Amino acid sequence: MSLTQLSERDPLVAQLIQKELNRERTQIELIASENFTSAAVMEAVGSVLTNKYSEGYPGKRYYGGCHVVDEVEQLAIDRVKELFGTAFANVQPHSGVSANMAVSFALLEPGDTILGMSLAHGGHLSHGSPANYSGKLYKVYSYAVDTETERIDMDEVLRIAKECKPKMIIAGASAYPRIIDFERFAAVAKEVGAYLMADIAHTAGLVATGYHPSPVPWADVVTSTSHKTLRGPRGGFIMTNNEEIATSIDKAIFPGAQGGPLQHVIAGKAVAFGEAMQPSFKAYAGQIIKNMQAMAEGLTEGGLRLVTGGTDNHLALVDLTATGMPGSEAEVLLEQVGITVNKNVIPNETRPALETSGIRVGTAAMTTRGFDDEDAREIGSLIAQTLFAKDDADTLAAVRARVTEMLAQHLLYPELV
Ligand code: DSN
Repeated sequence: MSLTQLSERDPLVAQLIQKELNRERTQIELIASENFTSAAVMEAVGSVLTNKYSEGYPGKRYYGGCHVVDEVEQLAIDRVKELFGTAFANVQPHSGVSANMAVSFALLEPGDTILGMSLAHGGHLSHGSPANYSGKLYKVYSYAVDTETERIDMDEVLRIAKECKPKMIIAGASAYPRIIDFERFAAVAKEVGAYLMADIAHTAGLVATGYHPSPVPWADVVTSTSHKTLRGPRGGFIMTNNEEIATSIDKAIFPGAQGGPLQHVIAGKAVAFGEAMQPSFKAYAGQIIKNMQAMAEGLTEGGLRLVTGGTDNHLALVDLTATGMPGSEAEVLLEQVGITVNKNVIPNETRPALETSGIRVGTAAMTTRGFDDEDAREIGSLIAQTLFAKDDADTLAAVRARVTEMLAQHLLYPELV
């Protein structure tokens, strides 16, 4: 790939892209929802497919000249079906929220009741936040994590479900470090006569490789993004084993919620799904988990408490109470030493959402970069050192120097100029 043409046509945009590449190269990326996609995925996303309108689905389009993009989209569909072992898939959602919105449009009427995980306890905006379409169009009930264990209590989910009788239950999270029991969620949904939607946006790469149990045998419908642990381009997709639901979802995406699909992104998804079927991706997903376990040890040994006491997946929630620092301050301080994280609310939160008492860390992107578990443990320790030494300029400088040394051992996108 080359930015030569862009740098001649529009130096300002070219410089900004170069600046972002430089930022990504000079920070240890720990935002749990981010990853570094392959150069092959980026090549597909930057291709001529961006030129083509193709409203409709393969073989049933509203434009001429779609025979090539039909093959692209069908390839993406076939690959994702094989990857997750599902009967039907829609690869057109522009994002995870678009995917969730389409499922709601397909299965619910405005005013219906939904039950999802509270945003304050690790859920997602589109699972019923009052600020989101999901909280505005539907009557929302939420389940939280248990105050003591900080884990989802399935008996409590059942109790709330029996009380509110939702038409749809959403199982899935953006900031939950433990395994989600989709089989038990399906039993709850069955008991109260609700649909079960599983949102695996965060864990898709782990689900595809068997490092997190799959919801495909249990949920009526599964939504995901393609860019987190799955390491594809930014976008969403939807899967189901139910033909009737599949037909409703196709209509809900187009013409319901979207117009022309982004065929360049769909091609990138096809590449990523193909990559995720390779044995090397299974090894990568296993390393994500190993790295998170090691980082959790480094953080804990450094004096920081992890929500739930640890992690089963690609992320951990760090309780900053021992440091006396809000997440907002920790985020800035860590960025200064070359480590990128995001502030995050923790269960039983006492601070406002823009401040928070925690940070969220994840290992998907750093594992792509080639860091191993020994590195991950050290990074956990460097985070703790930083957070307990905010006024100690020597320590902060030493951490920044070590981060720079570690980054130099694992170059990001060496093929890009
Ligand atoms: N904003 C994403 C995350 O960070 O988890 C979810 O949409």
